[in-house]
Amino acid sequence: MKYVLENRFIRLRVQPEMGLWNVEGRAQNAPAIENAQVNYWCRRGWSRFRFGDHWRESDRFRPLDIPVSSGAVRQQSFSISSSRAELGAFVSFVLPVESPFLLWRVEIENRGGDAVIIDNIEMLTAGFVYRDRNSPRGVIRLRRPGGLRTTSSKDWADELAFYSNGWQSWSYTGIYTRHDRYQSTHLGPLRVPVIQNPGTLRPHRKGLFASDMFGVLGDRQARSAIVVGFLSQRQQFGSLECWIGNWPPALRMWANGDGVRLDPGEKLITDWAYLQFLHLDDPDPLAIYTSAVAREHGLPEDFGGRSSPTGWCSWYQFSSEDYAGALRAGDILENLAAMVALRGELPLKILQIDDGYETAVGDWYLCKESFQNGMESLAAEIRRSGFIAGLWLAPFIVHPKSHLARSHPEWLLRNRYGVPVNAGYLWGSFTHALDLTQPEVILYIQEVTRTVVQRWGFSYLKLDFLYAGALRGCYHDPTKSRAQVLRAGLEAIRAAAGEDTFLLGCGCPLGPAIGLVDAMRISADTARRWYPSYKGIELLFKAEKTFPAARYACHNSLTRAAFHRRWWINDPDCLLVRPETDLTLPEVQTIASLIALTGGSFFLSDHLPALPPERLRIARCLLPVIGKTPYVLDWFDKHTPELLRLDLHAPCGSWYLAGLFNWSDHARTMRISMVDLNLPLGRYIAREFWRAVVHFVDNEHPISVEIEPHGVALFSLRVIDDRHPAFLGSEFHISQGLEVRTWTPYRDGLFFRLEHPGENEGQVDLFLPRPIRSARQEGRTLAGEILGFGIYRFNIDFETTTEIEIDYGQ
Ligand code: 9PG
Repeated sequence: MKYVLENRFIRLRVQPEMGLWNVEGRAQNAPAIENAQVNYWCRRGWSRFRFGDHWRESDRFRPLDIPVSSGAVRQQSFSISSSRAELGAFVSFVLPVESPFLLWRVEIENRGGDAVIIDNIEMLTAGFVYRDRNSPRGVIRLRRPGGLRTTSSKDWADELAFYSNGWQSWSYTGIYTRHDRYQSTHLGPLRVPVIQNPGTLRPHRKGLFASDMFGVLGDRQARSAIVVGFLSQRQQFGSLECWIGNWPPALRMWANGDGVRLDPGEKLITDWAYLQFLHLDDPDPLAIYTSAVAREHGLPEDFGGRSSPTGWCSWYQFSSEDYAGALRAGDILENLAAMVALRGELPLKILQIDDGYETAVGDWYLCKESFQNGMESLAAEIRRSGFIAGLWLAPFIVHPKSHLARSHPEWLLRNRYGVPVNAGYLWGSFTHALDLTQPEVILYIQEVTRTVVQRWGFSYLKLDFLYAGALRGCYHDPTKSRAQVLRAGLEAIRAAAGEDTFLLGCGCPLGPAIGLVDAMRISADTARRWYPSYKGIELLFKAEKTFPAARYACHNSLTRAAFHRRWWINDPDCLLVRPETDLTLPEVQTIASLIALTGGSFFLSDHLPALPPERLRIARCLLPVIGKTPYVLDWFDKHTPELLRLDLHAPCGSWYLAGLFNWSDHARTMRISMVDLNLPLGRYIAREFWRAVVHFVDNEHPISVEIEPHGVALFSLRVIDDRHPAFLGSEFHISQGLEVRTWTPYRDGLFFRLEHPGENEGQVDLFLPRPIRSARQEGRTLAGEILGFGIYRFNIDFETTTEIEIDYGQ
């Protein structure tokens, strides 16, 4: 039994001589993986090898104690080895004694005299049928019987679903069932390099899906699932493939070798692979995995308690493409003046200048005419006004017509024919990428970063199109994987920018940026429209879920909500509140609710001087930002989740904030019960924020609301205790309670203080245990209205803060 590792969560059994291993969850209903295998592919000269069938017990490392970041006090481990073709390989399995996950990694050592090319390291394959590269052409061999055992029977194949994470910020992330097809693009080379890891497959077949870094295969009937992935993407990009189109399901996961050269005497080590069983009804099912990843990168719990940034961004109002027109320095100054004027009521911190100031992407020192007074003086003006100056840069991508491309053609990443690689069709051209393994290129990028930060004075950088630092190509240094190249590029920027500069990653492959960026865009761009379109045409582009569109920016904000405050601060992209967009009011409320509930960055992108007060009010109720990570309760059951819950505390007690979203194009009556919300049964008062409606809910009376197309119902939910007063919510803050700064109930009354920046006028709803005798706001009598059963509504106006005293006698 020496090839068994087990703790109370997991049992692993390995048969080294066959190269097979089984892993099963020990909870009832937990799935299992049978006859899984580790393989790797490499080349030496003209010969190609696959290894994986013949492992043996390793003479080193048994039992071994590899320090991992799992936080475990003790762990068990062993490794198996193989030595063929002058290559030594080890697979080390680690099971922390008190953790519900298994870790393993592969080391490959070149013991020969010639270099070896590493194509692929398959960390896990179970049940996949594929053509063996060593077998005669066209022969399909079933590698082995076995595969994935879930608790479902064959008839329940319909209950299987796969959560797929996209490669970079803009890539689609979400759930698939066997009837779905993998979401990619129909635009081929115009678009594929932008959103797709070249080492991850792009399956077209129904039921076959790919994922990046990690994925979750689960059974909706049994409510159990397996998380498989990597703890980091420092060494290689990790890719997954999952088949649920038919019985039995199959799973494959590999570290992208990228054809790196392993020189004699050198060793390659993969990132830790990760496997965990989870219960789908756990309200925070990805917490264990996302926290383990955070620890692996030395990140503090809850992201060190850092708050989410707020600000204004120029892009969705002033862009050179189909918006109001190209950006001018005057636009920045006008909005800066508006930010100053609105500071009291709209306390934003950052003014971020987006794309449009530079003459071409790549030429960061050459500014358009209206910016020729200099970025330095603009940043100084922003700082003088008391704001943080933010700037957009796309440091790894190059426009072919840029001065940079012409003056340094040798810096461009090229393919094996010497042609600059395609970084996607953008700004009217096929774009190129810099080769970040050239020392001069890194020096140049660091110089740009230092100039922007130290000379110009920008301390918030939106680093965009970062995927261009991880494209396939012939790198100057062929021993580096694409993940290593990208991470080194980001490390160079971080070193040049300093720890105090806020870095936002955008268009960025997720894994290699963990621990290096402060915030990360986790969705495609938002837009002035709900659905994707291109130059006003929706027909061909509606299915392009990575095109700018409010609908899909919302989608990924939900499906990637669990990364927030674990890996970075999530950036859900900007909020547009102006009435001049094509968005309906319910759509604007949906986006605002989602930004508030998912807790990430909050940036407005409207021309501020022209905002009407009722629209400004929408933005104001999001400040100060809540900042917390929500529970996405139906994340595994809906393509786009519909139900979010956030648990909040303030002086007025504890309550829940629940968002119910209608993604359909029709109005719908939607119902949610306490069971759906994963809350204890009981009596609650629900207050709907956008419509200011109060409902009583209990086990027999779930919440039932009619929601407009693309609209939201946002509730506060509080347990009723007839003996005590309760704050139910106000129009001032979307949390419906964080605006309460003191709350002092006494024997025959209540005293409380509200706080919200600027001038406020609106309704406050309270539950009071007995009829009111008097209500006063700072000495003045306050008129209230009874909404029924102890629920009172007051109209209150105040500037920044006010005190209210209510007397309801014995
Ligand atoms: C500026 C913009 C904004 C925006 C970024 C990013 O693939 N594309 O065609 C594509 C173009 C632009 C884009 C994303 C994808 O937007 O996300 O916030 O900064 O660049 O150019």
